[in-house]
Amino acid sequence: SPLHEFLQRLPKCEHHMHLEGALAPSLLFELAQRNNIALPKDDDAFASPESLIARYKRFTSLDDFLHYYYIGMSVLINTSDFEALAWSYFTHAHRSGVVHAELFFDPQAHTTRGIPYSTVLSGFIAACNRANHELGITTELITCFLRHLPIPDSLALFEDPDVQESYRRGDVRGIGIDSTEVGYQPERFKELYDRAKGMGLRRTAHAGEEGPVGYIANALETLDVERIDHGIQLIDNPELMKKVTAKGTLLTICPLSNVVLKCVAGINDVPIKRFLEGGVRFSINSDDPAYFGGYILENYCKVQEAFGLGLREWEVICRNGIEGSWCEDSRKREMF
Ligand code: ES4
Ligand code: ZN
Repeated sequence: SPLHEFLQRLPKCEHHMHLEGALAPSLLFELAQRNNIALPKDDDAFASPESLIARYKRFTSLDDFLHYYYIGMSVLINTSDFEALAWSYFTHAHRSGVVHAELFFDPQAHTTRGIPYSTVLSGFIAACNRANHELGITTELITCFLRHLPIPDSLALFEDPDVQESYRRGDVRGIGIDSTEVGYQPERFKELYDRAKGMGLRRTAHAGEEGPVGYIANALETLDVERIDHGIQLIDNPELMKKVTAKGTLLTICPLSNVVLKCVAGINDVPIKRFLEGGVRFSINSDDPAYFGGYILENYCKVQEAFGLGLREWEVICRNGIEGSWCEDSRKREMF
């Protein structure tokens, strides 16, 4: 594409990227061998990295993907594994033209396997520091809580002294919720979000990905979130869309993810044009790049192919991305 170079050079902020979702099949198999982790023998997809990649092209839903996502991350054991994973993301992000990255991780997906929070966090922090020094990428970390687990588990993890210390030190900037959506309403996490707000933490929530637009309204009202992750179902409620526009809430959209997980019929059904026309703020993100066939630049390129946006529209998207970031204002000014 002739605009490929232009899109690569845009100062991109990534707001919706699950570090565990950057685990490429090659690294997955390497770590499984090194850490002596048995992969499922009753699923041919795990025969080789190639067969796993082939299986990733046939996801049928969010839950079908999550099944592979949780098995995949079971190979992550040591601090060095988490560091290698995050570093692999940063090398790709740098090539994509990312200047600032706010990254999700799922502590409960590791602590429930007996991996301490401190092991996970120290590996990620080491990679973030290296990305800052060697690539000039600034970073923030966001702990996501798993919707399919009981609420008391989320509250217990949030109050864990190591987790609390990471918030107080500023190693982790905010919280989110992710994993299975339908049947797990955002309002169930009100207590968690109230506590987070009380501590001055930033707040976002996955909503309106597979689930109905009501979940978006629910997250905005009961959780007082500053961003909505995905939020594509917002087009089903023009009233709420006006509210979101007036508030300036940023949606973190993941076009490739929506296509691969069948949340939309095709890239043309991601409501990019309607959000631009309606004045809804959004950023474009990669979600789980190792699973969905592309990093952030591939998402920008797919959007350009489908919608043929102009210079001014890309400028609006990148400006909103910078403004909607959770970094210092001084850093924002550098990025403009
Ligand atoms: C996720 Cl695409 C998506 N949706 C919800 N939860 C997730 N966790 C990782 N990727
Ligand atoms: Zn996500």
